[in-house]
Amino acid sequence: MKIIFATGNKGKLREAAEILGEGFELVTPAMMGITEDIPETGDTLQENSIQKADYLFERLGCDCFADDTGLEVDALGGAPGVHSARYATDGHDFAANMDKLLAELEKVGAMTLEQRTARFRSVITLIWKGEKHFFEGSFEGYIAFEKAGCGGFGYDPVFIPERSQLSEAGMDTVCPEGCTVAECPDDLKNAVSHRGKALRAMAAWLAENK
Ligand code: ITT
Repeated sequence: MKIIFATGNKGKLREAAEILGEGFELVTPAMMGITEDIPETGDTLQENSIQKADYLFERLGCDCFADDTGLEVDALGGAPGVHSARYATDGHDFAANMDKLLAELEKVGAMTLEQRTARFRSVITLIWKGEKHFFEGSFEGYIAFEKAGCGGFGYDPVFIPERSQLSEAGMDTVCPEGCTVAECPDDLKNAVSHRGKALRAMAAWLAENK
């Protein structure tokens, strides 16, 4: 199935292609000649996810989906949340975002792992035959004390998965205790992540309804 994925984020595109597998051919806005940044000015993940999908549907008029993801850190009242991409700067500077996050957690005195609980949350908006459908996923964990690993993208070098999700997926031996997502193989993240859950829910819906 050929479908447009409203993203400019190469890490997301790679993960989505791996998660959805060979049955899907993902087309990006750039491949369709849309090279400007798609606006995301909403106050919630769902609003942004709708905004990105609508933007493409209005221009191309075909089935598409968008993913908006945020990292919610409990000790910071849910920040960076919907502002995850531009937490430290106006651009998508992953290293600066992580440095700011680590500094903010130090400022509030969150110096044990138990005080550093966090989760990624993804909201997918699928526009299918002109109708909107929503799929969500979350991934529980902790913010590490320093960056480690070079896999994944974004905040992965500071995100340590919570263990029970790994054991449920039979993945606990693949990720040694205390390792960040960026230190683990991609298939571990895809099996248990926010995006993995949301995209598999979308694929299951499409299998039933297309
Ligand atoms: P698009 O809107 O073009 O899809 P984006 O990078 O703007 O890409 P989001 O607004 O959804 O995507 O993401 C907000 C931030 O959270 C951004 O800095 C991402 O890199 C980061 N992020 C998203 N998913 C992530 C993941 O699975 N692991 C680590 N960081 C992630």
